Amino acid sequence: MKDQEQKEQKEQKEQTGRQTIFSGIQPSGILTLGNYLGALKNWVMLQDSYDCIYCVVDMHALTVRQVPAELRRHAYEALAVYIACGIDPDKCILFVQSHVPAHAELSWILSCYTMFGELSRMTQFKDKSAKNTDNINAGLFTYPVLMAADILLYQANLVPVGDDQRQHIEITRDIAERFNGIYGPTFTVPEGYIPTTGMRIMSLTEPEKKMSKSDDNINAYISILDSRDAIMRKFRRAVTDSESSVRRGEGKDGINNLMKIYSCFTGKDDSEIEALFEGRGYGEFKTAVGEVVADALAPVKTRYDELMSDKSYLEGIMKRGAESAAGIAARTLSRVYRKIGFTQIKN
Ligand code: ATP
Ligand code: LTN
Repeated sequence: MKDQEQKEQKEQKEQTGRQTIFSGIQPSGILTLGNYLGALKNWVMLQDSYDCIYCVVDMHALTVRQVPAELRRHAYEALAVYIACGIDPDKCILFVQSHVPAHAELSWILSCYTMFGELSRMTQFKDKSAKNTDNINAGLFTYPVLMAADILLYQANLVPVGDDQRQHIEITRDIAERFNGIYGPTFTVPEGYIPTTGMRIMSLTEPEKKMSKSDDNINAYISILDSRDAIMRKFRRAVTDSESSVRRGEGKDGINNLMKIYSCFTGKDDSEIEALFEGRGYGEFKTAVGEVVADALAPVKTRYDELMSDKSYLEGIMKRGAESAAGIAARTLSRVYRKIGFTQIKN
């Protein structure tokens, strides 16, 4: 970017006083209650105070084998879910990662500034390689580098993610600081924005594991698009323990998780929930959790159905978003290329 242009952009930012937010979700399935409480709910809240860029990270999803037609469908679905949950495409940049080639380009550069040892310590890599023993590909290993490229391309100040992504934000900061240390200020060093409640929603069938959209067991997660019946059924079947009074406690992962979900939707804290369900048993509590979740998700599903019936509207948003994102990304990339010593040809 030309110095003048850069100066103008900086001045404009100072005038609006707005910082940049970047985040993304993989289209590796239909988005879950975990994605909603851990990420999307915050994205919506932040859109009025920040310049927000929200991405459907399809290149990340490729680290686990995907069925091509499903991957394509899930990308549309994810975009529709973002909007149905309240993300306003006129306030935020919404786009699909593979539409902006700068992500792959910066990712390669950054991989040369990321250490093998650092990547080996990532718990997500260890978890996912244990789960996909027949496909421990290099992309699964270098996944955090692509994520760092996503964030650093847009000079993001804040990255709203769930608790499971803490380590990936840390490595992004390390990569940015390392690069800045060698070449001078180039990247904004981002911070994670991790919610206190709903940080980690757990599986309904194995409550010691996080709820994940790529779980093989559909009863383990609530999809944002599940019907009321499915939501009620899954909560009624949720694994708990052999006690019967609704109380938070050590070794009561199932009940702790249901209490957290109930709290996220009602604003009630643990002691209020315990008082409310005093002497009423797990069955009644599970029904109550199912009801608050189903009530909250019903309007999202209605809006989602409308959006999915108008593919050209979604495609228009993808196109507009990709153009805006590509403009910002190209400026960072060209600066990086210049700093590291690549030759550049003028048009
Ligand atoms: P996959 O199952 O394919 O690994 P995922 O469901 O874990 O995917 P991601 O696309 O990896 O979802 O995550 C998108 C965002 O949702 C991230 O910010 C992540 O922290 C958040 N998130 C995902 N699952 C949960 C959860 N169970 N609780 C809280 N936040 C979550
Ligand atoms: N790794 C993230 C998804 C992701 C992301 C990002 C989140 C990819 N690139 C950039 C925030 C910023 C995950 O939730 N699994």
